[in-house]
Amino acid sequence: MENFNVFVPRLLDAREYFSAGHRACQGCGETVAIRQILKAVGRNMILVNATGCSEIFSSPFPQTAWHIPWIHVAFENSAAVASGVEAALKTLERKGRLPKREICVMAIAGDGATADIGFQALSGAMERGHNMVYVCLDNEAYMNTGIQRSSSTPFGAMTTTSPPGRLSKGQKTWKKNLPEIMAAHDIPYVATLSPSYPFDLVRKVKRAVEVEGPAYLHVLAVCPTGWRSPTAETIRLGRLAAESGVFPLYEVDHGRYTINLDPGELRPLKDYLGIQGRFRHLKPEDLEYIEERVQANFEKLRGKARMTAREDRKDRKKTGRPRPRQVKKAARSKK
Ligand SMILES: Cc1ncc(C[n+]2csc(CCOP(=O)(O)OP(=O)(O)O)c2C)c(N)n1
Repeated sequence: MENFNVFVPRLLDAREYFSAGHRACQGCGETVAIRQILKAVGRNMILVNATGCSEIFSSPFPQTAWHIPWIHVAFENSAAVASGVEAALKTLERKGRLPKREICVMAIAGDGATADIGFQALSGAMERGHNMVYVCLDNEAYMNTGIQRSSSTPFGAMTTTSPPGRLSKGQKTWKKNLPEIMAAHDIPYVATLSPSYPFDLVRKVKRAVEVEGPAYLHVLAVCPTGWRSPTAETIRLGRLAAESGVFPLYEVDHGRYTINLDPGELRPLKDYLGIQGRFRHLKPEDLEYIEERVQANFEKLRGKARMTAREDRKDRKKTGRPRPRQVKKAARSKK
């Protein structure tokens, strides 16, 4: 993982589906994630993109950075539009008006669009069981409109609408736990991803495309502009987030939890928060409070992963093999 020369030419599609020359900020984590996600899926996809940074920096009329079919939709309805596209494809195939083949329908939206304003549409699409992948690019605030807080902004962070001062420590509320909310929808696949771990990211995207039914991917997208972090530290910050337990890398595959990176002892929080200007105002006791909660949350996750391992052991004892994780064979066209 330390050696990027190893992974790029050998293990990833050399073709680019997201071209250079877009207008993202220097050090933007979202663009790295998008590039890796598209390489993992390939050409056979239709992408529905909510309003937000990713749409704005990639499509200034009449130019576009996307080399795949791409639809820009409103801030709030990417999940609803993607579910409509999926239903339309299914119907056209059934009527014989489209040849049967695997097409991945994917929605991409920021954390404001996902956790706040598009939340109802997302919940509905997941509950209805559409065969689609929803990706949240979480840069932890409404960034393109000027760094306003979202419900995914972490506790204590400075944004323009959660300014620290004499009476405030910045963001007052704890980050909404979207992956767990999606797991509670009992959908086939939920995972957290980071472009700082490209192998892990690509594997999870492929798994999300492969499973039958809805999949939800939550990507941590480091944002130097909003986080007030050095642009050259984006990849390292993603790793520090995972190693400190702030953004645990895990997956829930048909209800079974696996932690993909458990460093044992979590890295001190100040390693991660210390290089971000948005946390500069926090006092040592604030860091202590955050660290305690981060550790408690990580422990909860470990408990779920242990429970899965116990169930697997029981299944192995009973049947000689672990419970199979269902994989779709012929995607939509089977129905
Ligand atoms: C209904 C509606 N409200 C507000 C806006 C203005 N607006 C466009 S993008 C955006 C913020 C997007 O934030 P997020 O989803 O987190 O994506 P980011 O820009 O951070 O990538 C806002 C408030 C809008 N386009 N539509």
